[in-house]
Amino acid sequence: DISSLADKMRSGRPVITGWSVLNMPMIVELFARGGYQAVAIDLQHGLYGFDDACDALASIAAGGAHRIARIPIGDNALAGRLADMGAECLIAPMINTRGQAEEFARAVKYPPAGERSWSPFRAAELSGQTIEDYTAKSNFQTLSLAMIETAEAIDALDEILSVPELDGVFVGPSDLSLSLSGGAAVDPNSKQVARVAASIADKARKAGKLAGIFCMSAEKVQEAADHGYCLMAHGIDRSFLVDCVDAALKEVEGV
Ligand code: 3PY
Ligand code: MG
Repeated sequence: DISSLADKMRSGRPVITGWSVLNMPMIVELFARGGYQAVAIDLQHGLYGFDDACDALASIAAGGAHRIARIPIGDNALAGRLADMGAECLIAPMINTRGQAEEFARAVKYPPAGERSWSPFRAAELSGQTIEDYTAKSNFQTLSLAMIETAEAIDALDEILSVPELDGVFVGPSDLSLSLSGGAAVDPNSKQVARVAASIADKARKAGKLAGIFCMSAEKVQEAADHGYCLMAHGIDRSFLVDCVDAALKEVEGV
C-alpha cells in the first residue's frame, strides 16, 4: 500500500490510530500487525525519549502502519528530528495562538514553506522512497497537526486555521474539558466538549484543514466520524494492559 497517510486522511475515510505511551518498540509493532492503520507514539505524556521513538517508528513501519508522533509542548526542534526519523504526522500539544501554530508548522516543512533542515535519510528508508522523491513530496506528505485543547485555542481557532503551512488540528478532549470548566473537572465525554468538537471540525473543513481527535470510546469514534473528523486516536497500550489485568483477575475471582 503506497498511498500516504496524508492521502488517506484527505480521502474522506477516517484513519484510526493506536496510541502508545509505553516505550517498547515491539508494542507498536503489535499494534500495526494487529491491523491499526496508524500508530502514534507519545513524547508528551508517554515514556518515549528520542532513541526509543526512533526504534518505535521503525517497528511501526515493519508492522505496516503509518507513523505518528506527539511532541512535548513547544519542542519544535524535536518535531523536525522525528520527521527525519520517519514520522509522517507530527502532533503538537497546547497550541494556543497563531504564532505558536506557525512556528510549529514551519518546523515540519522544507523551504520555502518553512524552515525544516534537510537530512531525510531515515525517513526515506522507512517510507520506501528515494531521497529525491521523499524530499520532493515531504511538504505534502509530512503532516503538522496543532492540538486544540484550551479555551484560549478555541478563541484563536480562526487565526490558527489561517496558518497556510499548518495541515490541521487535533482535539484533546481531556485538557479541553479542564480548561472549559475553569479547572473544575476533567470530563472528555461531556456534552460541552462534544459541541465544541463538532464546531472545530466544521471550521477546519471550511478552512480546508484536516481534523483529528482523541477518542475515549468506540461511541466517540463514531461521533467524530459523523462530525467529519479524519483521524481518530482510539486504543492506548497502557489502558489495554490495565483493562486486561482487571479482566483476567475478575475471571479467577473467588478461586
Ligand atoms: C487530551 O485529551 O487532552 C489529550 O491530550 C489527549 O491525548
Ligand atoms: Mg492534552
